[in-house]
Amino acid sequence: MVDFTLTEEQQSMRELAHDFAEKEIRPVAWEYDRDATWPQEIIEKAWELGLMNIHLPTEYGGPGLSYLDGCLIEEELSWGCSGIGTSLGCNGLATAPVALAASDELKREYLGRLTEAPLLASFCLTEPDAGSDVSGMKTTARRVGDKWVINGSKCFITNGGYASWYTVYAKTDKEAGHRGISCFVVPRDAGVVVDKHEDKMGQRASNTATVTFNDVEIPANHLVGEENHGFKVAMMTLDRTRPAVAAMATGVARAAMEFAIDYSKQRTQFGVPIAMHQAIQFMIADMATKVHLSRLATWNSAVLLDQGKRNTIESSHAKRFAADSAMEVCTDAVQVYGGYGFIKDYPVEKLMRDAKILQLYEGTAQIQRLVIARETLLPRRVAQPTAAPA
Ligand code: COS
Repeated sequence: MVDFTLTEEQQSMRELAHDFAEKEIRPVAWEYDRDATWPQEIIEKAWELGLMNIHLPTEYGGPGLSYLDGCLIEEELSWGCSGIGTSLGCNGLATAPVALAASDELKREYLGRLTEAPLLASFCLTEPDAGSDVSGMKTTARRVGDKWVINGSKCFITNGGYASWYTVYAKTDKEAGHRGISCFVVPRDAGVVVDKHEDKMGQRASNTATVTFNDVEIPANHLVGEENHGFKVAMMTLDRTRPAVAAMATGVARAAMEFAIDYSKQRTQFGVPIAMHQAIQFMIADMATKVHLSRLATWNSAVLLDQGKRNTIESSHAKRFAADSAMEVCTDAVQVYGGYGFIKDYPVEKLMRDAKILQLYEGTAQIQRLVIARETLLPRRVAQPTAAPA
């Protein structure tokens, strides 16, 4: 049975997230964007309310909420501000590989930490020469006795400057392409160096850093899953986190649409509010359709995960469509505002800058199309990775 009715719990969770976005995020969002302020206070409050680490399993102290629940929360938080929403949601990306494939011991230690205090973790996959082409990474991990020694540098790392631990992908067999990548948990105090904080076009309240590993030693048991199986862990992680990005994109698009609607009812040209002109009505209609379909595709991709099914293509459909739609809706919202839309005193200019990254991070719009094309032309079955022995 297909049924999109939310349960009472889901409705109140959505209201809680909306309330938080309205009272705690919206009032500071434009100021934080201007000054690129790190939202530490908001992170602490969101953590207290249970709006972070939402998928952490109950056996490790988390609330164990479903992927659909997560999407409801992400949409509301990003309706408030997607930069702050990214800071709040990033633990989900860092912890997914650990929850998927790490030993019980590692889960207990590192997932547990995030439930005890408002700490952050980061996902380190991208490198200067390895963005879309994950297999091109140069970071290495060498086994020396009972340790792994990590060398290399990762860029565009969300929350990188504030994370207490990192999920790091590195080559453990340089000759084996994607089959020579492994995943590790690296605590910051093992000697991780944070090199650079990026000055970004949008989502300026989120932190994006370069992190470097110079002979960083970690215990042998910090390997996540099996040696040389890291690529699949990364891909399975992205299947699980792209619905959340799609939900964020839906939130940004919805915010832009609401601003455009309000403005179109106030602004008068040719003797009537511009909402009376069909030129504007059609733009608003397209916005409404895009928000609606983004949400449906997002929920569909999340529900499949909640049912324990593979969602690779649905996840890419949702992420691709919602991110492209957010960019289009925000651009049209600026158009509805006319020249005022281009001015920083009005709200939609920020949303248009924020929306751009949604088409880039967690797989560009082109990578999503690549995944969709491959899955459409040649659907494949993929085995689940097994956890490393404790
Ligand atoms: N789940 C599980 N396994 C998967 C998978 C998925 N969703 N997608 C691919 N795999 C497996 C394949 O089955 C294949 O397995 P074998 O080694 O057994 O053959 C292996 O992974 C390699 O797959 P593929 O040949 O498709 O790999 P490519 O190198 O061509 O890369 C893309 C595929 C481009 C899709 C991948 O590199 C990618 O997603 N890049 C974007 C990365 C990204 O999103 N970066 C953003 C930074 S994270 S914030």
